[in-house]
Amino acid sequence: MKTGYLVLALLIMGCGNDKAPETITGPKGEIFTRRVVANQLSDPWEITYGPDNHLWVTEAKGYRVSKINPIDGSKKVLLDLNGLKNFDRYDKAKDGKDGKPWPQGGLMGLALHAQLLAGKPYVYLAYVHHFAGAAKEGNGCEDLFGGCFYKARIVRYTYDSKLDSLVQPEIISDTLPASSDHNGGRLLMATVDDKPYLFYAIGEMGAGQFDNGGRTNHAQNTGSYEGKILRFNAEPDADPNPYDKWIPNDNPFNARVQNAVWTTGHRNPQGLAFALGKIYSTEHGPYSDDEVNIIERASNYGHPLIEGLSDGNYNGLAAGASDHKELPGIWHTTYPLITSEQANASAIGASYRNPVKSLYPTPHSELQNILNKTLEGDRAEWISEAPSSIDVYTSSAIPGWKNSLLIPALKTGQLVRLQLNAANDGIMGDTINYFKDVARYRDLAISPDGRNIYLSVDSSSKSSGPTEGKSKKSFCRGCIVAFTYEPGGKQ
Ligand SMILES: [Ca+2]
Ligand SMILES: [Ca+2]
Ligand SMILES: [Ca+2]
Ligand SMILES: [Ca+2]
Repeated sequence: MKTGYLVLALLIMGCGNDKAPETITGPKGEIFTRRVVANQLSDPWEITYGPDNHLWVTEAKGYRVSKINPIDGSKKVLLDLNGLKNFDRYDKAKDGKDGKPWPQGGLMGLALHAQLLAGKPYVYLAYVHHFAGAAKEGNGCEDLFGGCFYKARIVRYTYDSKLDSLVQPEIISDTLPASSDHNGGRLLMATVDDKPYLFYAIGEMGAGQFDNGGRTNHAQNTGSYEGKILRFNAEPDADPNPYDKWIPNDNPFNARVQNAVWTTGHRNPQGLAFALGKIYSTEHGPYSDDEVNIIERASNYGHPLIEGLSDGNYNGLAAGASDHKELPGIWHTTYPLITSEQANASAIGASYRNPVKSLYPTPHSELQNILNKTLEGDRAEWISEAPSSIDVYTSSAIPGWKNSLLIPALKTGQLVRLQLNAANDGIMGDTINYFKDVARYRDLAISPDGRNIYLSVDSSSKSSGPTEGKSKKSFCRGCIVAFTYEPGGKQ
Protein backbone atom coordinates (compact mmCIF):
# COMPACT_ATOMS: atom_id res chain seq x y z
CA MET A 1 0.00 0.00 0.00
CA LYS A 2 1.37 3.40 -0.94
CA THR A 3 1.92 5.81 1.95
CA GLY A 4 -0.35 8.47 0.43
CA TYR A 5 -3.19 6.03 0.09
CA LEU A 6 -2.68 4.78 3.66
CA VAL A 7 -2.95 8.33 5.06
CA LEU A 8 -6.06 8.99 2.98
CA ALA A 9 -7.56 5.68 4.10
CA LEU A 10 -6.92 6.46 7.76
CA LEU A 11 -8.49 9.90 7.37
CA ILE A 12 -11.54 8.45 5.66
CA MET A 13 -11.90 5.57 8.11
CA GLY A 14 -11.89 7.85 11.13
CA CYS A 15 -11.27 6.93 14.71
CA GLY A 16 -11.87 3.34 15.74
CA ASN A 17 -12.98 1.97 12.38
CA ASP A 18 -10.75 -0.81 11.30
CA LYS A 19 -11.75 -1.49 7.72
CA ALA A 20 -10.22 0.22 4.69
CA PRO A 21 -12.65 1.70 2.15
CA GLU A 22 -13.59 -0.73 -0.60
CA THR A 23 -14.92 -0.23 -4.10
CA ILE A 24 -18.35 -1.69 -4.78
CA THR A 25 -19.86 -1.87 -8.27
CA GLY A 26 -23.65 -1.68 -8.63
CA PRO A 27 -25.70 -3.77 -11.09
CA LYS A 28 -25.96 -0.83 -13.52
CA GLY A 29 -22.21 -0.21 -13.41
CA GLU A 30 -22.42 2.45 -10.68
CA ILE A 31 -19.21 2.76 -8.66
CA PHE A 32 -19.42 3.29 -4.89
CA THR A 33 -16.84 3.49 -2.14
CA ARG A 34 -17.90 1.57 0.95
CA ARG A 35 -16.57 2.58 4.35
CA VAL A 36 -17.58 2.00 7.94
CA VAL A 37 -18.73 5.30 9.50
CA ALA A 38 -19.28 4.03 13.04
CA ASN A 39 -19.30 0.72 14.82
CA GLN A 40 -19.77 -0.73 18.30
CA LEU A 41 -23.37 0.44 18.31
CA SER A 42 -26.01 -1.69 20.03
CA ASP A 43 -28.36 -2.43 17.14
CA PRO A 44 -28.62 0.95 15.36
CA TRP A 45 -32.32 1.12 14.43
CA GLU A 46 -33.07 4.57 12.99
CA ILE A 47 -30.53 6.71 11.16
CA THR A 48 -31.77 10.12 10.03
CA TYR A 49 -29.71 12.75 8.21
CA GLY A 50 -30.18 15.95 10.23
CA PRO A 51 -30.02 19.61 9.15
CA ASP A 52 -26.76 19.83 11.15
CA ASN A 53 -25.16 17.36 8.70
CA HIS A 54 -25.01 14.69 11.38
CA LEU A 55 -26.68 11.31 11.52
CA TRP A 56 -29.22 11.07 14.35
CA VAL A 57 -29.22 7.51 15.56
CA THR A 58 -31.22 5.31 17.93
CA GLU A 59 -29.75 2.12 19.36
CA ALA A 60 -32.55 -0.42 19.78
CA LYS A 61 -30.87 -2.44 22.52
CA GLY A 62 -28.56 0.28 23.85
CA TYR A 63 -31.50 2.65 24.53
CA ARG A 64 -29.38 5.65 23.60
CA VAL A 65 -29.92 8.48 21.10
CA SER A 66 -26.76 9.86 19.51
CA LYS A 67 -25.50 12.23 16.88
CA ILE A 68 -22.75 10.82 14.69
CA ASN A 69 -20.54 12.87 12.39
CA PRO A 70 -20.64 10.93 9.10
CA ILE A 71 -17.21 12.23 8.06
CA ASP A 72 -15.11 11.06 11.02
CA GLY A 73 -17.53 8.83 12.96
CA SER A 74 -17.30 10.91 16.15
CA LYS A 75 -20.32 10.36 18.38
CA LYS A 76 -22.18 12.43 20.96
CA VAL A 77 -24.78 10.72 23.14
CA LEU A 78 -27.78 13.06 23.43
CA LEU A 79 -30.01 10.90 25.62
CA ASP A 80 -29.86 7.65 27.59
CA LEU A 81 -33.26 6.00 28.15
CA ASN A 82 -32.04 2.88 29.97
CA GLY A 83 -33.56 4.08 33.24
CA LEU A 84 -37.05 4.48 31.76
CA LYS A 85 -37.93 0.84 31.15
CA ASN A 86 -38.89 -1.86 33.62
CA PHE A 87 -36.90 -4.68 32.04
CA ASP A 88 -33.19 -5.38 32.21
CA ARG A 89 -30.46 -4.34 29.85
CA TYR A 90 -30.40 -6.51 26.77
CA ASP A 91 -27.23 -8.31 27.83
CA LYS A 92 -28.90 -9.20 31.15
CA ALA A 93 -32.48 -9.81 30.01
CA LYS A 94 -33.74 -13.35 30.45
CA ASP A 95 -35.43 -14.72 27.39
CA GLY A 96 -36.43 -17.90 29.19
CA LYS A 97 -38.67 -18.58 32.13
CA ASP A 98 -39.16 -16.40 35.22
CA GLY A 99 -37.47 -13.43 33.62
CA LYS A 100 -38.38 -10.23 31.89
CA PRO A 101 -37.62 -11.00 28.26
CA TRP A 102 -36.67 -8.51 25.60
CA PRO A 103 -39.42 -7.09 23.35
CA GLN A 104 -39.05 -6.93 19.59
CA GLY A 105 -37.07 -3.77 18.88
CA GLY A 106 -36.68 -1.67 22.02
CA LEU A 107 -35.78 1.95 21.32
CA MET A 108 -36.98 2.25 17.74
CA GLY A 109 -38.23 5.29 15.85
CA LEU A 110 -36.79 8.79 15.76
CA ALA A 111 -38.12 11.71 13.74
CA LEU A 112 -36.84 15.27 13.54
CA HIS A 113 -39.17 18.21 13.06
CA ALA A 114 -38.51 19.66 9.59
CA GLN A 115 -37.67 23.01 11.24
CA LEU A 116 -35.44 21.50 13.93
CA LEU A 117 -32.87 24.32 13.74
CA ALA A 118 -35.43 26.98 12.70
CA GLY A 119 -37.66 27.45 15.72
CA LYS A 120 -39.19 23.98 16.14
CA PRO A 121 -36.46 22.08 17.99
CA TYR A 122 -38.48 18.88 18.39
CA VAL A 123 -37.25 15.29 18.30
CA TYR A 124 -39.80 12.47 18.48
CA LEU A 125 -38.91 9.03 19.84
CA ALA A 126 -40.70 5.69 20.15
CA TYR A 127 -39.63 2.99 22.57
CA VAL A 128 -40.94 0.04 24.55
CA HIS A 129 -40.91 0.99 28.24
CA HIS A 130 -42.98 -1.55 30.15
CA PHE A 131 -43.05 -5.34 30.33
CA ALA A 132 -46.65 -6.04 31.36
CA GLY A 133 -46.38 -9.82 31.67
CA ALA A 134 -47.15 -12.99 29.83
CA ALA A 135 -50.42 -14.88 29.55
CA LYS A 136 -49.24 -17.43 32.10
CA GLU A 137 -47.81 -15.72 35.18
CA GLY A 138 -44.16 -16.31 35.94
CA ASN A 139 -43.36 -18.22 32.81
CA GLY A 140 -41.66 -15.63 30.68
CA CYS A 141 -43.08 -15.69 27.20
CA GLU A 142 -42.13 -19.03 25.78
CA ASP A 143 -44.55 -21.68 24.60
CA LEU A 144 -47.62 -19.91 25.89
CA PHE A 145 -49.47 -18.87 22.75
CA GLY A 146 -51.41 -16.41 24.88
CA GLY A 147 -49.04 -13.55 24.27
CA CYS A 148 -46.18 -11.56 25.67
CA PHE A 149 -47.34 -8.07 26.59
CA TYR A 150 -45.51 -4.75 26.71
CA LYS A 151 -46.34 -1.07 26.44
CA ALA A 152 -44.58 1.41 24.19
CA ARG A 153 -44.40 5.18 24.31
CA ILE A 154 -44.06 8.05 21.85
CA VAL A 155 -42.46 11.10 23.37
CA ARG A 156 -41.40 14.52 22.13
CA TYR A 157 -38.11 15.93 23.33
CA THR A 158 -36.70 19.41 22.79
CA TYR A 159 -33.21 19.65 21.35
CA ASP A 160 -31.15 22.11 23.39
CA SER A 161 -28.41 23.13 20.95
CA LYS A 162 -26.36 24.88 23.66
CA LEU A 163 -26.29 21.79 25.89
CA ASP A 164 -26.23 19.57 22.79
CA SER A 165 -28.77 17.37 24.55
CA LEU A 166 -32.41 16.29 24.45
CA VAL A 167 -34.51 17.80 27.25
CA GLN A 168 -38.13 18.41 28.36
CA PRO A 169 -39.82 15.13 27.44
CA GLU A 170 -43.53 15.40 26.71
CA ILE A 171 -45.50 12.19 26.39
CA ILE A 172 -47.60 11.95 23.23
CA SER A 173 -48.86 8.42 23.94
CA ASP A 174 -47.84 6.27 26.89
CA THR A 175 -49.93 3.12 26.43
CA LEU A 176 -49.22 1.91 22.92
CA PRO A 177 -49.53 -1.86 22.74
CA ALA A 178 -46.27 -3.76 22.29
CA SER A 179 -45.15 -7.34 22.12
CA SER A 180 -42.32 -9.82 21.77
CA ASP A 181 -43.09 -9.72 18.04
CA HIS A 182 -44.29 -7.27 15.34
CA ASN A 183 -43.92 -3.93 17.10
CA GLY A 184 -43.34 -1.94 13.90
CA GLY A 185 -41.70 1.16 15.36
CA ARG A 186 -40.97 3.64 12.57
CA LEU A 187 -41.72 7.34 13.14
CA LEU A 188 -42.11 9.85 10.31
CA MET A 189 -42.77 13.55 9.94
CA ALA A 190 -44.96 14.21 6.90
CA THR A 191 -47.08 17.12 5.78
CA VAL A 192 -50.77 16.77 5.03
CA ASP A 193 -52.46 19.84 3.54
CA ASP A 194 -49.27 21.84 4.23
CA LYS A 195 -49.26 21.01 7.96
CA PRO A 196 -46.63 18.75 9.58
CA TYR A 197 -47.83 15.62 11.41
CA LEU A 198 -46.18 12.72 13.16
CA PHE A 199 -46.91 9.24 11.78
CA TYR A 200 -46.14 5.98 13.55
CA ALA A 201 -46.10 2.47 12.07
CA ILE A 202 -47.22 -0.08 14.64
CA GLY A 203 -47.41 -3.84 14.07
CA GLU A 204 -50.15 -6.26 15.07
CA MET A 205 -48.10 -7.78 17.91
CA GLY A 206 -47.61 -11.07 16.04
CA ALA A 207 -51.10 -11.87 17.31
CA GLY A 208 -51.84 -15.23 15.70
CA GLN A 209 -48.39 -16.78 15.43
CA PHE A 210 -45.70 -18.39 17.57
CA ASP A 211 -45.76 -17.35 21.24
CA ASN A 212 -48.58 -14.91 20.49
CA GLY A 213 -50.62 -17.50 18.56
CA GLY A 214 -53.63 -17.22 20.86
CA ARG A 215 -53.63 -13.43 21.12
CA THR A 216 -56.55 -11.80 19.30
CA ASN A 217 -55.52 -10.02 16.11
CA HIS A 218 -56.84 -6.46 15.96
CA ALA A 219 -55.39 -5.23 12.65
CA GLN A 220 -58.93 -4.80 11.22
CA ASN A 221 -60.35 -3.15 14.36
CA THR A 222 -60.37 0.66 14.04
CA GLY A 223 -60.75 0.90 17.83
CA SER A 224 -57.35 -0.73 18.43
CA TYR A 225 -53.87 0.67 17.77
CA GLU A 226 -52.52 -2.76 16.77
CA GLY A 227 -51.59 -3.24 13.09
CA LYS A 228 -52.05 0.39 12.08
CA ILE A 229 -50.41 3.52 10.79
CA LEU A 230 -51.17 6.19 13.42
CA ARG A 231 -51.21 9.96 13.00
CA PHE A 232 -50.45 12.39 15.82
CA ASN A 233 -50.07 16.15 16.07
CA ALA A 234 -46.50 17.45 15.90
CA GLU A 235 -47.56 20.14 18.38
CA PRO A 236 -50.46 19.94 20.84
CA ASP A 237 -53.86 21.34 19.81
CA ALA A 238 -56.23 23.24 22.12
CA ASP A 239 -58.10 20.20 23.52
CA PRO A 240 -58.19 20.13 27.35
CA ASN A 241 -57.64 16.37 27.64
CA PRO A 242 -53.85 15.79 27.75
CA TYR A 243 -53.99 12.90 25.24
CA ASP A 244 -56.58 14.42 22.91
CA LYS A 245 -54.11 17.29 22.52
CA TRP A 246 -51.83 15.03 20.52
CA ILE A 247 -54.54 13.56 18.27
CA PRO A 248 -55.58 15.59 15.22
CA ASN A 249 -59.23 16.61 15.46
CA ASP A 250 -59.81 15.60 11.82
CA ASN A 251 -58.42 12.07 12.08
CA PRO A 252 -60.59 9.62 10.10
CA PHE A 253 -61.85 7.42 12.96
CA ASN A 254 -62.63 10.13 15.52
CA ALA A 255 -66.40 9.56 15.57
CA ARG A 256 -66.77 8.49 19.24
CA VAL A 257 -63.42 9.32 20.80
CA GLN A 258 -60.26 10.92 19.41
CA ASN A 259 -58.32 8.15 17.77
CA ALA A 260 -54.84 8.19 16.23
CA VAL A 261 -55.67 5.50 13.63
CA TRP A 262 -54.90 6.72 10.09
CA THR A 263 -54.91 3.41 8.16
CA THR A 264 -55.77 -0.20 9.06
CA GLY A 265 -54.90 -3.78 8.10
CA HIS A 266 -51.10 -3.80 8.61
CA ARG A 267 -48.96 -6.73 9.72
CA ASN A 268 -45.53 -5.47 10.77
CA PRO A 269 -44.87 -2.13 9.06
CA GLN A 270 -41.33 -0.92 9.75
CA GLY A 271 -40.82 1.42 6.80
CA LEU A 272 -42.27 4.92 6.40
CA ALA A 273 -41.01 7.66 4.09
CA PHE A 274 -42.47 10.94 2.84
CA ALA A 275 -41.55 12.38 -0.55
CA LEU A 276 -43.17 13.51 -3.80
CA GLY A 277 -46.32 14.34 -1.84
CA LYS A 278 -46.86 10.73 -0.75
CA ILE A 279 -46.21 8.44 2.21
CA TYR A 280 -44.52 5.20 1.15
CA SER A 281 -44.38 2.23 3.48
CA THR A 282 -42.99 -1.30 3.70
CA GLU A 283 -44.18 -4.15 5.86
CA HIS A 284 -43.09 -7.70 6.50
CA GLY A 285 -45.28 -10.41 4.98
CA PRO A 286 -45.89 -13.81 6.56
CA TYR A 287 -44.29 -16.58 4.44
CA SER A 288 -44.14 -14.41 1.32
CA ASP A 289 -45.54 -11.13 0.08
CA ASP A 290 -43.52 -8.45 1.84
CA GLU A 291 -45.36 -5.30 0.82
CA VAL A 292 -44.65 -1.81 -0.48
CA ASN A 293 -47.67 0.41 0.09
CA ILE A 294 -48.72 3.99 -0.49
CA ILE A 295 -50.41 5.15 2.69
CA GLU A 296 -53.68 6.99 2.14
CA ARG A 297 -56.10 8.31 4.73
CA ALA A 298 -58.63 5.77 6.11
CA SER A 299 -57.48 3.03 3.75
CA ASN A 300 -57.39 -0.68 4.65
CA TYR A 301 -54.31 -2.71 3.67
CA GLY A 302 -55.99 -6.06 4.17
CA HIS A 303 -54.09 -8.02 6.81
CA PRO A 304 -54.99 -10.68 8.02
CA LEU A 305 -57.69 -11.16 5.36
CA ILE A 306 -55.51 -10.56 2.29
CA GLU A 307 -51.72 -11.09 2.15
CA GLY A 308 -49.88 -9.19 -0.58
CA LEU A 309 -52.04 -8.81 -3.66
CA SER A 310 -55.66 -10.00 -3.61
CA ASP A 311 -54.58 -12.76 -5.99
CA GLY A 312 -55.83 -15.80 -4.07
CA ASN A 313 -52.46 -17.32 -3.15
CA TYR A 314 -53.53 -17.49 0.53
CA ASN A 315 -56.96 -18.96 -0.22
CA GLY A 316 -57.47 -21.91 2.13
CA LEU A 317 -54.62 -20.77 4.38
CA ALA A 318 -54.12 -18.30 7.22
CA ALA A 319 -51.64 -15.46 7.66
CA GLY A 320 -49.63 -17.55 10.12
CA ALA A 321 -49.93 -20.03 12.96
CA SER A 322 -48.18 -21.84 15.79
CA ASP A 323 -47.63 -25.51 16.01
CA HIS A 324 -49.22 -26.40 19.34
CA LYS A 325 -46.69 -28.39 21.34
CA GLU A 326 -49.30 -29.68 23.80
CA LEU A 327 -51.69 -30.63 21.01
CA PRO A 328 -49.38 -31.76 18.22
CA GLY A 329 -50.63 -31.81 14.67
CA ILE A 330 -53.15 -28.98 14.93
CA TRP A 331 -52.86 -25.31 14.18
CA HIS A 332 -53.08 -22.82 16.96
CA THR A 333 -53.86 -19.34 15.75
CA THR A 334 -56.31 -16.48 16.04
CA TYR A 335 -55.72 -15.58 12.39
CA PRO A 336 -58.91 -16.24 10.42
CA LEU A 337 -58.99 -18.84 7.68
CA ILE A 338 -58.73 -16.96 4.38
CA THR A 339 -61.42 -18.57 2.25
CA SER A 340 -60.99 -16.09 -0.58
CA GLU A 341 -58.68 -13.07 -0.72
CA GLN A 342 -60.72 -11.71 -3.63
CA ALA A 343 -63.99 -11.97 -1.67
CA ASN A 344 -62.34 -10.40 1.38
CA ALA A 345 -61.13 -7.45 -0.72
CA SER A 346 -64.62 -7.01 -2.18
CA ALA A 347 -66.15 -7.10 1.30
CA ILE A 348 -63.80 -4.34 2.49
CA GLY A 349 -64.80 -2.32 -0.57
CA ALA A 350 -63.40 0.95 -1.88
CA SER A 351 -61.08 1.52 1.09
CA TYR A 352 -59.05 -1.64 0.32
CA ARG A 353 -55.56 -1.03 -1.10
CA ASN A 354 -53.39 -3.62 -2.78
CA PRO A 355 -49.64 -3.09 -2.32
CA VAL A 356 -47.92 -1.26 -5.18
CA LYS A 357 -45.38 -4.08 -5.06
CA SER A 358 -45.38 -7.51 -3.44
CA LEU A 359 -42.05 -9.17 -2.64
CA TYR A 360 -42.99 -11.84 -3.71
CA PRO A 361 -46.39 -13.38 -4.61
CA THR A 362 -45.44 -16.98 -3.89
CA PRO A 363 -47.85 -19.57 -5.41
CA HIS A 364 -50.41 -21.32 -3.21
CA SER A 365 -48.80 -24.76 -3.48
CA GLU A 366 -45.45 -23.50 -2.12
CA LEU A 367 -47.20 -21.70 0.74
CA GLN A 368 -49.08 -24.90 1.58
CA ASN A 369 -45.75 -26.78 1.74
CA ILE A 370 -44.24 -24.16 4.06
CA LEU A 371 -47.25 -24.32 6.39
CA ASN A 372 -47.23 -28.13 6.40
CA LYS A 373 -43.55 -28.17 7.33
CA THR A 374 -44.15 -25.67 10.13
CA LEU A 375 -47.05 -27.77 11.42
CA GLU A 376 -44.76 -30.79 11.51
CA GLY A 377 -42.34 -28.82 13.65
CA ASP A 378 -39.76 -28.30 10.90
CA ARG A 379 -38.13 -24.95 10.29
CA ALA A 380 -39.23 -24.09 6.78
CA GLU A 381 -37.34 -21.62 4.58
CA TRP A 382 -39.13 -19.13 2.38
CA ILE A 383 -38.23 -16.36 -0.04
CA SER A 384 -38.55 -12.90 1.44
CA GLU A 385 -36.58 -9.69 1.78
CA ALA A 386 -37.73 -8.77 5.32
CA PRO A 387 -37.94 -5.03 4.53
CA SER A 388 -37.20 -3.05 7.66
CA SER A 389 -37.41 0.51 6.32
CA ILE A 390 -37.85 2.61 3.19
CA ASP A 391 -36.62 5.91 1.80
CA VAL A 392 -37.18 7.78 -1.44
CA TYR A 393 -34.23 8.79 -3.62
CA THR A 394 -35.16 12.09 -5.27
CA SER A 395 -31.71 13.38 -6.21
CA SER A 396 -30.15 13.45 -9.69
CA ALA A 397 -26.69 12.60 -8.33
CA ILE A 398 -26.71 8.92 -9.26
CA PRO A 399 -27.76 8.58 -12.91
CA GLY A 400 -30.95 6.57 -13.30
CA TRP A 401 -31.87 6.59 -9.63
CA LYS A 402 -34.11 9.68 -9.45
CA ASN A 403 -37.48 8.88 -7.86
CA SER A 404 -36.63 5.38 -6.73
CA LEU A 405 -37.74 3.66 -3.55
CA LEU A 406 -34.80 2.28 -1.53
CA ILE A 407 -35.57 -0.60 0.82
CA PRO A 408 -33.02 -2.17 3.19
CA ALA A 409 -33.54 -5.90 3.65
CA LEU A 410 -32.79 -7.80 6.83
CA LYS A 411 -33.01 -11.27 5.38
CA THR A 412 -31.31 -10.93 2.00
CA GLY A 413 -28.69 -8.38 3.12
CA GLN A 414 -29.20 -5.99 0.24
CA LEU A 415 -30.62 -2.60 -0.64
CA VAL A 416 -33.58 -3.06 -2.99
CA ARG A 417 -34.23 -0.27 -5.50
CA LEU A 418 -37.64 0.10 -7.13
CA GLN A 419 -38.14 2.72 -9.83
CA LEU A 420 -41.32 4.76 -9.44
CA ASN A 421 -43.47 5.51 -12.48
CA ALA A 422 -44.05 9.05 -13.79
CA ALA A 423 -46.99 9.62 -11.43
CA ASN A 424 -44.97 8.21 -8.48
CA ASP A 425 -47.88 5.94 -7.63
CA GLY A 426 -46.61 2.64 -9.02
CA ILE A 427 -43.44 0.65 -9.73
CA MET A 428 -41.78 0.30 -13.13
CA GLY A 429 -39.83 -2.87 -13.78
CA ASP A 430 -38.39 -5.32 -11.31
CA THR A 431 -36.25 -5.05 -8.20
CA ILE A 432 -32.64 -3.86 -8.68
CA ASN A 433 -30.41 -5.06 -5.84
CA TYR A 434 -27.35 -3.34 -4.37
CA PHE A 435 -24.66 -3.84 -1.71
CA LYS A 436 -25.47 -7.50 -1.05
CA ASP A 437 -23.45 -8.82 1.85
CA VAL A 438 -23.72 -10.90 4.97
CA ALA A 439 -25.48 -8.08 6.81
CA ARG A 440 -28.89 -7.38 8.27
CA TYR A 441 -29.55 -3.89 6.87
CA ARG A 442 -31.95 -2.15 9.28
CA ASP A 443 -32.37 1.44 8.10
CA LEU A 444 -30.98 4.00 5.72
CA ALA A 445 -30.36 7.71 5.37
CA ILE A 446 -29.44 9.72 2.27
CA SER A 447 -27.21 12.80 2.29
CA PRO A 448 -28.88 15.91 0.79
CA ASP A 449 -26.47 15.92 -2.16
CA GLY A 450 -27.59 12.38 -3.00
CA ARG A 451 -24.05 11.00 -3.12
CA ASN A 452 -24.04 9.10 0.17
CA ILE A 453 -26.31 6.25 1.14
CA TYR A 454 -25.92 5.33 4.82
CA LEU A 455 -27.09 1.93 6.02
CA SER A 456 -27.34 0.70 9.59
CA VAL A 457 -26.47 -2.95 10.25
CA ASP A 458 -27.82 -5.03 13.14
CA SER A 459 -25.46 -6.14 15.90
CA SER A 460 -26.89 -9.62 15.87
CA SER A 461 -26.99 -11.84 12.85
CA LYS A 462 -30.24 -13.35 14.10
CA SER A 463 -33.82 -12.10 13.97
CA SER A 464 -35.09 -10.31 17.04
CA GLY A 465 -38.45 -12.10 16.81
CA PRO A 466 -39.15 -15.82 16.89
CA THR A 467 -37.96 -16.33 13.31
CA GLU A 468 -34.37 -17.32 13.88
CA GLY A 469 -31.96 -16.65 11.08
CA LYS A 470 -28.88 -18.65 10.32
CA SER A 471 -25.77 -17.57 12.16
CA LYS A 472 -23.60 -15.63 9.77
CA LYS A 473 -20.70 -13.23 9.81
CA SER A 474 -21.23 -9.67 8.59
CA PHE A 475 -18.46 -7.43 7.26
CA CYS A 476 -19.36 -5.29 10.24
CA ARG A 477 -22.03 -5.54 12.90
CA GLY A 478 -23.69 -2.90 15.03
CA CYS A 479 -22.41 -0.38 12.55
CA ILE A 480 -23.28 2.34 10.07
CA VAL A 481 -21.83 2.01 6.60
CA ALA A 482 -21.56 4.72 3.93
CA PHE A 483 -21.78 3.94 0.24
CA THR A 484 -20.46 7.00 -1.59
CA TYR A 485 -21.25 7.31 -5.28
CA GLU A 486 -18.17 8.04 -7.40
CA PRO A 487 -19.20 9.99 -10.53
CA GLY A 488 -17.26 8.69 -13.48
CA GLY A 489 -15.73 5.94 -11.41
CA LYS A 490 -13.34 6.04 -8.49
CA GLN A 491 -10.49 8.55 -8.68
CA1 LIG B 1 -33.85 6.56 8.25
CA1 LIG C 1 -57.16 16.76 19.39
CA1 LIG D 1 -51.58 -5.70 2.58
CA1 LIG E 1 -52.31 -12.68 -1.89
